[in-house]
Amino acid sequence: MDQATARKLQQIGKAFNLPGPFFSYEEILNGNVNRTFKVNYVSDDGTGMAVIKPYLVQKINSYAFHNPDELMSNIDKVTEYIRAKRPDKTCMHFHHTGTGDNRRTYLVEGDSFWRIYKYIPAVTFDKCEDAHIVRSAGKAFGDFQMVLSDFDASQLFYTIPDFHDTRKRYEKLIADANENPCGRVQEARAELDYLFSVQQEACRLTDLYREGKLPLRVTHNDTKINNVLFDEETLEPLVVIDLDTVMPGLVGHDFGDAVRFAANFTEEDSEDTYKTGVDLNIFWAFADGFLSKTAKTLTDEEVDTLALSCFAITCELATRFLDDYLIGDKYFKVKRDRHNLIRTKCQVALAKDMYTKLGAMDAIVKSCVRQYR
Ligand code: GN1
Ligand code: MG
Repeated sequence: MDQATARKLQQIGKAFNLPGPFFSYEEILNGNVNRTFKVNYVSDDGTGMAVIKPYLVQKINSYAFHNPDELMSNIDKVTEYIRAKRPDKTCMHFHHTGTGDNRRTYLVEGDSFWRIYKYIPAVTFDKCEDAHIVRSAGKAFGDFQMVLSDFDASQLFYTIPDFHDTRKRYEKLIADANENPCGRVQEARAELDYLFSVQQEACRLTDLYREGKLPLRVTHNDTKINNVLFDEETLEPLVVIDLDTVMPGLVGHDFGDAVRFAANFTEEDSEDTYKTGVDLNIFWAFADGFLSKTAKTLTDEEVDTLALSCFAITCELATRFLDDYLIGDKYFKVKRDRHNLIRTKCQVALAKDMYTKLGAMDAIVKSCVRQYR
C-alpha cells in the first residue's frame, strides 16, 4: 500500500463523508482510462462487531472527460431511470459531497475529479471461454439497451463528442501522423498502411449513419464484458457498470465493441498476435444473448451492419491506440513500454482475422435474428 495514495484516498473519503476509520485500499487495474480503487473502512455491523465495509473510489481521467457535471448528470439520469423501471434489480449508488445546494456526486480537485460508489460484491471476467457466461453478458448488454429504448436521448450530454465517429478518428490519425510530434510514425508504418487500406470499410457504419440509414439509440458505448457484474454464486448478470459513455449511438457500437473484446482468442493487448482472432463459438454465444433481447426491435438495416460493426469498432480502436501512441500516450494509461503500439498491433491482427470471417459472422447473426423474431 503506497502511503501517499492511502492519504489521498482518506482525504477523498472524508469529503464524501464515508463513515468509520480507513483500513486499506487496493487498485483495480483493468480500466484503461480512469483509476479505480477498492477502499476498505472499518465499520460496525449493528451489533457492535467491527466489519470491513468496501467502497469504490474513482479518479476520472480529465484528459478524456472534460465536464464532470455533465458526465455525472448523464449517469444520475440513466441510473434513476433504470432503478424506476427495475426496482428489484441491483443498481449503482453514488455517494455525495457537501450539503443542500452544494451536494454533488463528484469532487473537483485541481484538474481532476473523483467520485465514490457503493461497492457491489460480484465477479467480473476479463477473458472468458465459457459460452454460457458470454451469452449472459450478451443478454445483459441487450437488456441494457432495451431498458433505455424509451429514454429521452435529448436529456443526455455527449460526454465525449464524436466518440464512435470512425471518420473523425481516422481524420485525427491522419493529421497526427503527418505532424509526427514524437517521431514514432516510422515504427508504426505497417499498422498505418493497413488501417488506411481498409478505411472505407471501417468507416461504412459511420457513413450509413450520416446518410440517415441507421437509427440513433441510447447505447452504452463501452461494452467490454468486464463491465457486467455477475453474481458470485449463481453467475447470473447483476448490473451493467461504467456508464461514462452512455450516449446516443448505434446498436453496432455496443455489439461490435463487445465482440471485439470478448470473442478475441487473446487479450486486447497481447503480443502473441499469431494467436489473435475471432473465436466464432464465443461470437455465436454473445450474438445469441444480445439478439435474444434486441432482435424484435432492430431494423433490417441494423441487423445487416452487426457483423461489419465488429470490424469497424476494431479498426476504430486501433486508430485510437495508434493515434495516442503517435502523440505520446496522453489518453490511455500505459502499463509497459510501447503499450499503445502493442495494443494497435493486436487490434490490427484482430481486424484482419475478422475481415475473413465477416460472412460467417453475418450468417450467425441472421440465424439468431430468425430465431428470436
Ligand atoms: C477504455 O477504460 P475502459 O477500459 O473502460 C475506453 C474504451 C476502449 C477501451 C479499450 C472512455 O475503456 O473506449 O474501448 O479502453 N474508454 C474510453 O480497452 O475511452
Ligand atoms: Mg470504460
